[in-house]
Amino acid sequence: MRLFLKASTSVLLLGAAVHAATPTVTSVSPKVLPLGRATRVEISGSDLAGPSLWLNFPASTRWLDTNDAMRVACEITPENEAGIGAFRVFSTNGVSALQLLAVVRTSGNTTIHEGVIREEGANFHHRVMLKKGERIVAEVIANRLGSTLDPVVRLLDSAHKLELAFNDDFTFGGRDARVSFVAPKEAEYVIELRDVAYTGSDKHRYQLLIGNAQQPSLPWLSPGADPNFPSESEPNNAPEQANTLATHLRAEFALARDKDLFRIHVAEKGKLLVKSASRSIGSPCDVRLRLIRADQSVVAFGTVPHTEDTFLKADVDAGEYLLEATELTGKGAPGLHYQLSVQAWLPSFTLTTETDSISPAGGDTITIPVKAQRVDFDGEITLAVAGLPRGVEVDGALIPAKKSEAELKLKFPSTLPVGVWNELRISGSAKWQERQLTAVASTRLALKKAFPLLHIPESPLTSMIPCVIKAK
Ligand SMILES: [Ca+2]
Ligand SMILES: [Ca+2]
Repeated sequence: MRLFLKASTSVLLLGAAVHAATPTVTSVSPKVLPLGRATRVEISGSDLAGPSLWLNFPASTRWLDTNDAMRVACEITPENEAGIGAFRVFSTNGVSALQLLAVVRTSGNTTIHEGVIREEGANFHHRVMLKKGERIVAEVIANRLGSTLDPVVRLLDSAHKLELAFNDDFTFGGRDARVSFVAPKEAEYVIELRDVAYTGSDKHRYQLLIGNAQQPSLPWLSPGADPNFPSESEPNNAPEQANTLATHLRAEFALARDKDLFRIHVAEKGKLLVKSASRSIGSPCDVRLRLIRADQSVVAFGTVPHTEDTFLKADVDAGEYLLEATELTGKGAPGLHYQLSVQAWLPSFTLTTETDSISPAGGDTITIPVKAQRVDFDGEITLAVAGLPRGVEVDGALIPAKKSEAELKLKFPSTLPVGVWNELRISGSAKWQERQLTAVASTRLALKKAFPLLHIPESPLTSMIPCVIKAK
């Protein structure tokens, strides 16, 4: 989903007459937007005047203030889904770094408290009156928006003496904390938020939601998981209940210590590859894989080589096998999904780039380094760039055999329209025997640098490289 909002003020060209620096965003407030409600969002930084907005989630938007290079404001009304979304500001100055927002479902009495734990040892307090039997839920959204804060939430009696509830992390919250508490008697209670290690800084930002209903988990909007995968069928914990795994499947650790068994038929002797995806599709679990024979003897264990996902490679004879999938720590919860795929082992490669946006001026040549990670494959890899404006010349689009790097050079003509959103994707293709091997370059490394404490799943967002031509 791509949405654009362009400011209609005439400041656009005034901004462009000075030396154009790329729009820089240093703060966004608020970072939590209730679904279906219009929220005024202030964006501070530099070179922001005359902005357009790109969002990766459906929302209606309206610019409010657009003339001040240090601070612009718009109204955003998220429309469909709750989750973690992203936006960028762009203009005739180019495109900003990626910014994150949370879209939440709120009930009538939800309050949102935004702030920063600046000082070491500092905390945030909020007092609430509760009736006997009344539930209160306090949830922090910090880590999930890239904050440095590793929050803990406590619920205390009004004298700050008795700790009645405590949470550091919860399953779908990353490092974020959530407390759900039912008052044993009518009284005043205190909700306390601090950093787990009592640290503080300007980057320890938090958004604390207080209400009487629990937020659903906040998935990364624009997810990478494929909803069209066939689903496992429980129970499948015993060998005679095993599901058939032909090519791919979607499964879930809905209960603690779930064991999922899958039957794999191998037609001929060869090398087998089983892959699971969990963290890379935004699901906070780790999959342990074992390939076993009918007599329960183990053929191979899965390993976690370069990514958070699990690979299992095995030399197999023709016959029937069982694949056993369990969660590494035995945890289970509805929504802890993973995907499995099985195929004959093939050489492969993946591509990464640390460039996640470019803002060239007409006539510029931009260099984008691309790295290949090879698995049993030495051949040359040809790179291609999709989504380029017309007339851009591409050079250096080859990773030679046995090499792992290329420097893509993009030469931009001077005639291109400025301030227009273009979306680039870099892919690579190679020949192995009669097969075509392909991969799309991931920008996760670049996003990881911007948000070092955040787990970022693979999604359309992690292969997109926005390109906005800036005025000279
Ligand atoms: Ca299961
Ligand atoms: Ca099961």
